[in-house]
Amino acid sequence: HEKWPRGDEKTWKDNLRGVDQSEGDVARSFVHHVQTSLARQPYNLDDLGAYQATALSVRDNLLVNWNETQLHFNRKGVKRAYYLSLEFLMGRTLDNALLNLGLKPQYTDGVDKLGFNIENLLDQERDAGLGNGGLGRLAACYLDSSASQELPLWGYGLRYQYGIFQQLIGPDGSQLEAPDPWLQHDNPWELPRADVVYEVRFYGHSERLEGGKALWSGGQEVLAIAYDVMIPGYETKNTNNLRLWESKPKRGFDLNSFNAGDYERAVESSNSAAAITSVLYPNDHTTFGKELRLKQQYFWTAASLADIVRRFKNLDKPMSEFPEYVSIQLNDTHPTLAIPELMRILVDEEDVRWDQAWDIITRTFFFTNHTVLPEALEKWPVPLMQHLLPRHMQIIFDINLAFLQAVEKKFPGDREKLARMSLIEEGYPQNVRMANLACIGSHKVNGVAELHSELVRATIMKDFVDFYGVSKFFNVTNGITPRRWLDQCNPGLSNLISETLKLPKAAFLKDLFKLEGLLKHTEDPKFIKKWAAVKQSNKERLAHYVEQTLGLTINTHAMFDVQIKRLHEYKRQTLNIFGVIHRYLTLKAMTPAERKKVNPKVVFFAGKAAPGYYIAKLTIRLIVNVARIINDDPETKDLLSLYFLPDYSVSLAEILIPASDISQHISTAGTEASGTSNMKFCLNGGLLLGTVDGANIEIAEEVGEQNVFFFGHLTPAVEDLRYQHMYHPVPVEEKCPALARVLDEVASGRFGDGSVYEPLLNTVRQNDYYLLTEDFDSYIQALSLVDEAYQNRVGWIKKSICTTAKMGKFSSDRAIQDYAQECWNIESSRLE
Ligand code: T68
Repeated sequence: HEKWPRGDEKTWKDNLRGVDQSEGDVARSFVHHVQTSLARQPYNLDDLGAYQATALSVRDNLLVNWNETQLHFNRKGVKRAYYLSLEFLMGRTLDNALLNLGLKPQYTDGVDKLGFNIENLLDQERDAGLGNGGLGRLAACYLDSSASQELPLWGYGLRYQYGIFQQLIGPDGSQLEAPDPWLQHDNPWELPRADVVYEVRFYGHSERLEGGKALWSGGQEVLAIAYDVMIPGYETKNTNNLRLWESKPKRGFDLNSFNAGDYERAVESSNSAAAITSVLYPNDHTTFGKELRLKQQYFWTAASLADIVRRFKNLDKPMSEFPEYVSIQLNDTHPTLAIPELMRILVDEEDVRWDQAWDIITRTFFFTNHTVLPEALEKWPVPLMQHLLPRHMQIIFDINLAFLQAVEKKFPGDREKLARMSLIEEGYPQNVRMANLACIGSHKVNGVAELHSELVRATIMKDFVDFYGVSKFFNVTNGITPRRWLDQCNPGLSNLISETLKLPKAAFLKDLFKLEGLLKHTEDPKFIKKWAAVKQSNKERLAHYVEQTLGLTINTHAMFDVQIKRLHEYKRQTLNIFGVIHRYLTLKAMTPAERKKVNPKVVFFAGKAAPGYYIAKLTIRLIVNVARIINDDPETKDLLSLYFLPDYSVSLAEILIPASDISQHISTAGTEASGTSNMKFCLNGGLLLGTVDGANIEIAEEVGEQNVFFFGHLTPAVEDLRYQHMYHPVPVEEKCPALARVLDEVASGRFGDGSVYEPLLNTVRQNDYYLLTEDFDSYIQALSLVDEAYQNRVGWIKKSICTTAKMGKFSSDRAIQDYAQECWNIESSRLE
C-alpha cells in the first residue's frame, strides 16, 4: 500500500485489519448480519436464517482475502491461467470455506452460543449443481487446488438459473425430472459485478475487408454480466476467482412494439437474451446440435475472452506477448469457439496479421479431452454456425484452408487423411468438428488417465499425432481435492490419520503422499480397530440419512457395496443389477444352512440419467423394481438388500463415499476415460471392484493388485469381440448361461411387467455393444472373491488401510502442478 488515494491514511489503516476471527467476534458478525443484511428478528430466526447469517459472516472473511489476492497478482503483473469450463459442480460451500479458512472451531462455538448447531446449519445449504458429473466436479477440484497452491488461476463459466435437474422416482419406479431453482434464496457465495459487462453479438452479417479483416455487424446483441465466486485456498489467504456470466437483454424491451401495443413482440427479444444462461444442458456424452447450446458456448467464450484481453491490455504490453501472460485451458471441446473468437479479436479489432494471430493462438490454448466415445465428439452443422456466427464460420474455413495445405504438403496425395483431418466433415449438412479445431488451435492436447491418453493418441487423434509428432499429446491423470474428499466428508478418518501419523491435518492434506506413513501401522491391532470403527460410524451416518429421507432401515453390519455415477450403458449399471439378481436367485436356491454362511450385503445405486436417454432411464426403473421385490423377500432380505438413492449430488456423494466397503467401476474396457469417484472411494478406505480401465489401472499400480478386484476383458480385446458380435453372433444362452437365466427372470415378470424391460434386455441379446455377455462370468467370480476377502475382517481392514495410504498420486494438487508446469508455465505466489 504505497500511497493512499484519498483521505487520512491512519483512519484507513486502522480499519483495514480484516475480519476478526475470535469466538466473540463470530457472534458479533453473525448478529450484525441477522439485523442488517437479513433484516430479521433474533427471536424467530430459524436454521435457514442462521445459515444465511453464518454464510454472510464467513463471506466477509473471503472477500477481504479475495480482494487482496487480486491486488497482489495485479501488482506483480504475473502470468495467469484460465480454466474455461461449461460446468463447475461445486456442491456446498460453507463447510469447505470454514475448513480452508481454519475457522470451523470458532464458528462451531460461535453459533453454539447463539443456540444453533453448526452441522444443522451446514445442511441448510443447497448444492451448486452447475454440472453433470465427472467433468464438472473435476473443474471444481482444480479450482480448490489452484487456490490452495497459490497459483494465479481463474475459472470462467456460466451462471445457470437452473442447475442439473432434480431427480424424483415415480410410482412405477421411473426417473422423473424437476427443475433445480438453486438461486431461489440469495446466494451468499457470489458477488454481482454490475461494472463488469460485455456485449456479445449473434447473427448479422460479416463483410470481408482488405488484409484478411472483416466487419461483423447487425444481428442481436446481448449483455454478459459477471458474477464472481470466491475460491478460498487451504491454509492460505490466497483466494481465487470463478467468474460466471449471466445473459441479459441489451435494451430492456422494444419500445416501438410496446407503444404499438404488441407486448409479446416487445418482450420477445429480451426473453431470448435471458434464455441463454437459463439452464444447464443435462446431457453428458452426447451432442444434439441445438442452437441454444451453441449460443451458450459462444456467449460464454466471447465474454470470457473479452475479459481476458482487457486484463492483458492493462499490462500495456504488445499483443505479441499475449502468450507470455495468458494460458487458456479448454475443458473438453465446449469452449473451442474461443479459438476463432480470439482470431477475430486479434485480426479484426487489434490489427494483428493473420499469421501472427494464429501463432499467438497456438501458444495460448491447451485442450483436455475427456472421452473417446464417438457419440460424444462435438459437431456443429455448418448452416447453423453460418447463421449464428457468420464471422467465425469464415475464420474456421480460412484456418482449415491453411491447415489442409500444410497437411497436403506433408502427406502429398493422401485424400483420405485430408478428409479425416479437415475441420469440416462432408455430408448434408456439413459439420464443423470441434475436436479437430481444438487440437490444431492448441499448443498441447491431453487425456485424463494413462490408458485414455494412449487411446487418444492411437484413435481419435492418430492423424494429428502423425502430423504434429507425439510430443504435442500427453497425459495428466485426474485428481481429487483431499480437503473436500477426505477431511470434509470424513472428519473421523482424517482425525484418526492425524493422530496416528502424529502430524497436523494440514501436513497430509497438502501433501497426500504423507499418507504412506500409515503403512507402518497396518499390524497394530488398536489402530485396526479404530480404522474399523470409523468406517462403521460412517455406515451408520449413511443409514441414518436413508432412514430420514426414505424411511427405510438398513443393516449396517452388512457389507456396503456402492455404484454411484451417471447412468450410461458404457458404465454398465446393468452388469451390476444383473449381478444382484444373480445373487438373489442363488440365495433363493440355497438351504437355510447354506444361507447361514453367506455374507450379508447391501447394494447402493445412485445417479441421474439424461432425460432423453431411454435405456438409461429403463435401467433405473429396473433397479428400483428389483429393490422392491428383494427387499421384501423374508427369506433373503437380511442377506441381500438394494437401494436406489434418488437425486445423486455432490452432498450425497459426501455421505455415501466414506460409508462404502467396496465400490464398483465396471465400464467396458477402454470406455471410461478416467473416473474420479474411484479415487474418492479409495482415499476413504473403500476397496475397488473394477475393470482394467481408466484410472482404475493407475490406482491398482499404486495400491498393488492384491488390494483391488479386477475382472473382465482388456481394452485390446474389445474391438475384436465387438466385431465377432456383429458378424458371428452367438446367442446369450450359449455364450453366458448364467446371464441368460437372469435376463429370462426379468422378462418373465418376476420384477414387474417384463415386457417393459424388453428394449433393455435386447441391448444385451442383440449386439451387446458393451460386452456384458463377455464379462458377466468373470464379474460374478470377482464378486465371490470380494465376499471371501470380506470374511477375513482384519485382512480386509488392512487392505483398506493400504489403499488409503497409497492414494498420494491422486491429489488434484499433483494434477494441477502437472498442468502448471507442462502447459501454463505459471508460478505460485503467496499472499502474506
Ligand atoms: C468424464 N466426462 C469422463 N462428461 O467420463 C470421466 N460430456 O471418465 C472422467 O473422469 C471425467 O470426465 C473427468 O475427466 C464427463 O463427465 C460430461 O459430463 C459431459 C458433459 C457435457 C458434454 C459432454
